[in-house]
Amino acid sequence: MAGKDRGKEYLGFDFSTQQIKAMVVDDSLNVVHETSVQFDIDLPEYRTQGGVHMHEDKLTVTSPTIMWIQALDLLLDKMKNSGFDFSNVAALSGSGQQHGSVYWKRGAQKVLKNLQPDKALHQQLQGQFSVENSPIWMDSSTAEQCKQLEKKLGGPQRVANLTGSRAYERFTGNQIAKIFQTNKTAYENTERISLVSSFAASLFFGDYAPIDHSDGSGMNLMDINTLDWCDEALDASAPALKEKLGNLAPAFDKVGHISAYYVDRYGFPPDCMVVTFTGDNPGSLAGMRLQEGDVAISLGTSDTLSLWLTDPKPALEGHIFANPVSGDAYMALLCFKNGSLTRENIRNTSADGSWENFEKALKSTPKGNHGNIGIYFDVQEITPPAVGVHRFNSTGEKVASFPKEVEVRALIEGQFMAKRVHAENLGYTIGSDARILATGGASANQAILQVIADVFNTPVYILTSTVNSACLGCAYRAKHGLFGGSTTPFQEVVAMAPPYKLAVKPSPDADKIYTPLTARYKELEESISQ
Ligand code: 5FX
Repeated sequence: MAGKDRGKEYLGFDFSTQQIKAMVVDDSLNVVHETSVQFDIDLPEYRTQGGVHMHEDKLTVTSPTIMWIQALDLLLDKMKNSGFDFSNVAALSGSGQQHGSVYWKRGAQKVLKNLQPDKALHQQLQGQFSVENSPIWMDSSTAEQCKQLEKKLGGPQRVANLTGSRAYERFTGNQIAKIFQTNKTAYENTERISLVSSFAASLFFGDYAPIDHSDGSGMNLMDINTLDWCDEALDASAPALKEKLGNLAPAFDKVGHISAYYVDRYGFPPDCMVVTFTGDNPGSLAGMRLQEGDVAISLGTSDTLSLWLTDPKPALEGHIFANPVSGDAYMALLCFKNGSLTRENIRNTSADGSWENFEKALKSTPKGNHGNIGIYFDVQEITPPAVGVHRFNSTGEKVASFPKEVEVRALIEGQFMAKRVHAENLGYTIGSDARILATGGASANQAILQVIADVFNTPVYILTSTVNSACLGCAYRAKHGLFGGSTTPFQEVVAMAPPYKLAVKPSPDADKIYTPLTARYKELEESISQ
């Protein structure tokens, strides 16, 4: 169907570490188009690995800012060449890898406001950045600045209470402090500092777009209680920072109409609305259509857990972010480093390398594993800070090994009791209408899902279309923002999206077994944490 006949469409972008991606949904929220550009493959001249440059100190990790812009040129050209008709796009939004920062040079705003449609973006914006290589979330070179922030603000818990997280090396405020301390000239020459998300929004808007509250929560600079900049944190990080950061905005606010550049060059309608961009984890929350009481568990190389919270309790672990689809709520993000690689190790040592045998082992052992509990941190864990393999029998004594089937169950029960403990530490309580939404590789394993349902005493659902939930979430958010993000509930806008599939229900005796066992797990985990 051509032009006007197709009805309204919504475009979502994801500027992630290794690629940028675009996804288009129609008015009924069916995905009608997807395109991506891989930095390593499609732009080999930048010589990135996995989209990044790891520096010699192995702590500093950056990506060339201009590469992201050239990738956008390529992506839009690819869409145009495939015959995609931009004239139906009523609104667009997007997400970016969290914490990464972009440093626009003095005078860049003028260039951004005067983009010429006969030239590619990267030709016009070359040389417009005071720091040419953007620090990204994989950077861990700011230990010193983190110490300084926690000292100036009165300790890690106070930083968490104010900004939602204790000081983290990848968080933007500490990255900015490092740039100010090590490269004052570049800092002085900076007109605006954007996050990757607000930088991408600025490219479409043709002027500086605001940082949104959700991605802004990943900076150690925003007060998560007032959703405004935290003056104490700004002053502790770098001088005159507020004017370089600009205003904050809810992620569901409109930024404004798309720049004329895209109308002339690609055929977007002049009234195509740019809706505020956000971070990739908040974007995923939207893509999964998380609601109050829900827990999203993504099972990958690392496992992550996202929660919808109304009464968050910032802690020394995990992160509290403003909620990207509701002004009255928060979300929490927890990262667990020992995820699928640890499951594969135990599959290899205790189930002959076969998932089928792994499932059999789980099914042949009782819920609660006769009181045996295992903690398997092959590599240094983030949540909690601990490492090593620890096995305890039913009386709490340390033991050197378990029989193979007990080992398999101890691993899976341990991994999910840990998730419940740390979710509850951040203020989550399991409600009677709670749901767990599982995604990622291991969500195809029914026996693992049964353990999750039992540990949380909550039904587990799986999503059918979660190839890139952040990108999809931003296409949804584009529609939500266009129809008055603050007045229309997000859930109303996404009600017509394809439904979840109920995978497993908790067993009737689950709560009786796992509530006390999880309390025991918590004590044991505390006993081995650093
Ligand atoms: C979250 O805090 C992270 O650092 C990562 O998940 C990045 O957002 C990945 F893009």
